[in-house]
Amino acid sequence: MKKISIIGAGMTGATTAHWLAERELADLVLVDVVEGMPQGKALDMLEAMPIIGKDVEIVGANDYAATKGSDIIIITAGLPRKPGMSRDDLLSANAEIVGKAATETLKYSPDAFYIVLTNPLDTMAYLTMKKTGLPRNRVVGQAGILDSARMRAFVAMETGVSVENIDCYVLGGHGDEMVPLTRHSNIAGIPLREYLPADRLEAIVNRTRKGGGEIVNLLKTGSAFYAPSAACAQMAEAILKNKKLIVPCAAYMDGEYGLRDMFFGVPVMLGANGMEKIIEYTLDDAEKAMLEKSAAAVKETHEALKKLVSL
Ligand code: TXD
Repeated sequence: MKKISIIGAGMTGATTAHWLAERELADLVLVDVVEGMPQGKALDMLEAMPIIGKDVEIVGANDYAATKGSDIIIITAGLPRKPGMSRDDLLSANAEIVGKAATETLKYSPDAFYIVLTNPLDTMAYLTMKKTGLPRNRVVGQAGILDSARMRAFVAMETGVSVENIDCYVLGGHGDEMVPLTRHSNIAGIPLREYLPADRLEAIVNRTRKGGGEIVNLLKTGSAFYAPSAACAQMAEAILKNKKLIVPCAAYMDGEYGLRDMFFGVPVMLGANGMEKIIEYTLDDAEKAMLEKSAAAVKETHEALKKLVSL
């Protein structure tokens, strides 16, 4: 059995374990700083396995030794932004947590692939790659699958068509400047721009950009976790099953889309070698301009990180 360790057993971490256990893809380890919580969640989930008929070992721990020999490490550990906390305060707190999670797990699993979820996402993925010194195929960030799934869900709600027929592609950084590519998105091959009136499409694009905030406002405490964790599980499955799945993920850019030395949301191919390829779409001028704006915002957070942490 393969092994996946999830660092941070909060809402997204534990729910990722849930989706993964359903897939019977790997044995699972949940690590968190809170004493008893990862052990309790792991045991509870383990006790569900006879009911759903899956033979998966699930272990909770407060130390990294339990992660030994993992094929994949998923990092969800972090703090949410609290009242009075600036973006830089959050950045420095999460940089410390994610940096430690990355370097400590690497000691026990030198061959692992990393999937990063903690916000600010693109910058935490960048930090993970720099801190571990891993090649770029072994570190990806999750954002684009979620943002694209939100857009797909909204299109399905609008049209009444099966979500399976709907392909949407949201690129760029995981923030307000994300880039929903309406020209490439389609329903069963029919371009979205032909299928939907312009004003409805625009409303869907706007709702997608604000999708994270919409959930936060409803939940009041905490942020989205079902869809983000489903995305992490899909990425892990694509790697372990060598699926060569093309999905939008945050990847380290080395000249693609004219960008360098930063993580950014682009279509990538996920397979046994992790992030095996970046797919470059041909973009028109308006799309290029949106991506550049989004890249500038991500770059700014990368620069803020470099001022706080030596990489
Ligand atoms: O699409 C995306 N990228 C995102 C990102 C979608 C959803 C959530 N996104 C971000 O993931 C969110 O902004 C946070 O930065 C992380 C985790 O979100 P989650 O909703 O899971 O937060 P929780 O429930 O607060 O869980 C975080 C856990 C919590 O149990 C802490 O005790 C733990 O992280 N934590 C640690 N675990 C291990 N090691 C250390 N040092 C540590 N510090 C805190």
